[in-house]
Amino acid sequence: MLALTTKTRDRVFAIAPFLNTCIRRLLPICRCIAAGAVLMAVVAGARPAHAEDGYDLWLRYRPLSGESAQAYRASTTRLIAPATSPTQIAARHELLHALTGLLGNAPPTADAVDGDGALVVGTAASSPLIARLKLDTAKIGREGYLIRSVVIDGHAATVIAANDDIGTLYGAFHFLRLLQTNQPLQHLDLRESPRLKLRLLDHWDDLDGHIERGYAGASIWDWHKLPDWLDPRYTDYARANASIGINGSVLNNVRANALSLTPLYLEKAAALAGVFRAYGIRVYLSARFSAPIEIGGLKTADPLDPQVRRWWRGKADEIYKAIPDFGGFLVKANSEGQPGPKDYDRTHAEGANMLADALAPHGGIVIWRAFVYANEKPDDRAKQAYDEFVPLDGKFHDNVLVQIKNGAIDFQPREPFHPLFGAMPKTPQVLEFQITKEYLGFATHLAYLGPLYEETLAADTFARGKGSTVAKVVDGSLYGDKHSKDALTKSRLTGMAGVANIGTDRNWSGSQFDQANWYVFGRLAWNPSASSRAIAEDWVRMTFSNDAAFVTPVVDMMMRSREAVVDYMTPLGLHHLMAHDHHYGPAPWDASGKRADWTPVYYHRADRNGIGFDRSATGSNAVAQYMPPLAQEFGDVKRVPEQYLLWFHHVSWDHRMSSGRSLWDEMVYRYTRGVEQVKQMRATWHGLDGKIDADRYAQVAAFLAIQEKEAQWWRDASIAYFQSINGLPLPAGFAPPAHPLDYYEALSFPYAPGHG
Ligand code: GCW
Repeated sequence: MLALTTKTRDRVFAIAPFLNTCIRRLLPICRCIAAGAVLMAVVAGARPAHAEDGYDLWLRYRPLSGESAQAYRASTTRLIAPATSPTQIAARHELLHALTGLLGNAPPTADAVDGDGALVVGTAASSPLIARLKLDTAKIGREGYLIRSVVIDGHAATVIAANDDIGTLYGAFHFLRLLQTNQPLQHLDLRESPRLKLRLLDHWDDLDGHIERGYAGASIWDWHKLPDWLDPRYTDYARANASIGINGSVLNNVRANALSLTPLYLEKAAALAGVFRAYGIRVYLSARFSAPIEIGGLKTADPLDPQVRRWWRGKADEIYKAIPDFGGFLVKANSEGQPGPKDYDRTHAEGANMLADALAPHGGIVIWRAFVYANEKPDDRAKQAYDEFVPLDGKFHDNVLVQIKNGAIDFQPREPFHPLFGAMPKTPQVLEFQITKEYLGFATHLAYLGPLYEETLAADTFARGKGSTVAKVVDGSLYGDKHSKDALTKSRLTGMAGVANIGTDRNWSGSQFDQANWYVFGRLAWNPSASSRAIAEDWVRMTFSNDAAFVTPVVDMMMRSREAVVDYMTPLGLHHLMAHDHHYGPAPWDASGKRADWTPVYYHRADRNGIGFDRSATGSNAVAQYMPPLAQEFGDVKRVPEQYLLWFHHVSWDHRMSSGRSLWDEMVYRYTRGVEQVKQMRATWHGLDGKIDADRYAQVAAFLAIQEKEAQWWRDASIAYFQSINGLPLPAGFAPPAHPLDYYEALSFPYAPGHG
């Protein structure tokens, strides 16, 4: 009861008769309004019970409209699904929850088929009905599933069958996707299994809640309240990941804090593992190489020192006692100031193997990052990882994978694929993408990363002749199974990792559209050959609407969005021109970093005569790290794809482009085109007003306005700077920058989010 002060109470009593009369008079009107509201809710059907704020991601399960709902109800008249293991319970719960939302009612659960339309879920071991069907599940392996229309005892039914419980959960999510994206449920014959074994999210989350390169609020891991308080958000995180097949989560930043490995934090990590387990997600930790010193009291972290080795073995035993299905360690060593084996004159392989040996008895793995920016200044930063890691091929133990960023510099809007892919045939290689948009406009720029991921995966390394795509390197099919056995299964380890864009924002990712980047990452990790357009379409349908008048323009807009960012930030192979440290906004003039090779001027090398980084044979010769056909193509200024021109070559400002324009004119043209694209995105979005809920519509509209402003800023600042170097006029018809160069140079953003 609300506590009232005496004074207030007296006042309320004094006006009570008046209130009474008002209420009596208003009552019929209220009833009328209430009845109207109920009627409207029924008529609207699709009205959400609560405002759409993006929390539900692509698992919104809002009511489907008349006709298709009717058909779906006929195919889900009852649910026959076991519920004895936590994963079975999760699958059954998801189906009931989703079908209730989508179709208005949960189907009854049953044990036997006694009419048409049963949905039968399970494995041969968990479901006698599935066992009776004798489905050919051998080929789908672990985690795979079948979704098939069948006849059971004369009745039409749909089965979701797998070899293990997690396969049934993945199958359940796929089945729901069919409804969510308005697909028919007749004559189903779907067979799915993941091409990659490890499908991981890397969280760069610190123990204090800050996220390095995070633009969606603070870390969702509430370390302080763990293990006692299990935020329901952890379960929703696990559901969302399971729905796209993600099966591992590295909880802490690769710039690791050794405290993550202390009993206090292991207990907390174990609690998270306890939530994730039912959803097939294993917990991994980033390990700080110097932990034996920092928390172990040793004098050294030398990987060949017996005491150090013993310490890690003991640590591994301790971890597995707390988390029996612990995945393993992710390690950033000897890069950007992090400790590592090279501090003791040992190789990356010696460091990785020492940890791998400690984990091996428990079936754990080590994922060793190849992003090595050592303290010595290299002649070309792009060459460093290849130079250090290729000689180590064959030297890593079987439970080590090397994790390689998609490109050799650092998650730029566009990079050629990393030359390490395909260059270490004896070593399983994990492909690392960034989902969080450190270099693509943080949370406010709409940039769908599906095409970027697809571009890398489809790139041909020529490692074993034509057709040796990065996808085939990463899924191991290029090498067969002969090089390595792994600790988790009996064949080669394979994997893909994405640096997460998840935080405490209600919409998880900082913007509605950034959810699509989490989504497409998961779907491509499951199937690296999938089409990013088809995935975008699924996402739009599930996240917003099945209305074709909405879906088509939005998917088109998403598919063009990343290229727009390339245009207004770094066209034609330019890279790393973002402001120092926080990477927010342009700073091509910046030469102030601690090290030359961390500054924009190092990367663009513009002078009066020309621009670009010469990585051909006349320059750093980084092209030689690619297989011969590519080395020749990239190394030849006449043959290099124009999108990589300034990545590989230093050319004159009047270099003739395929468009017939000079390089300088082409740059101005592309910067301007990027801004125009954003204007078009805004116009497209504006035309969709009213087709989705007002809240999400408004946030996207506001963010697009920010994007346009910042795209213009990028264009103008870049043009102003490069013009100050080359002294050339702008081509006819192109507007000059809004401000003089010194205006842009003076802008400062000390509190831009996501600092390293
Ligand atoms: O892109 C750079 C980031 C750093 C990050 C590093 C890495 C975790 O700017 O913030 O550090 O890459 O991948 O290790």
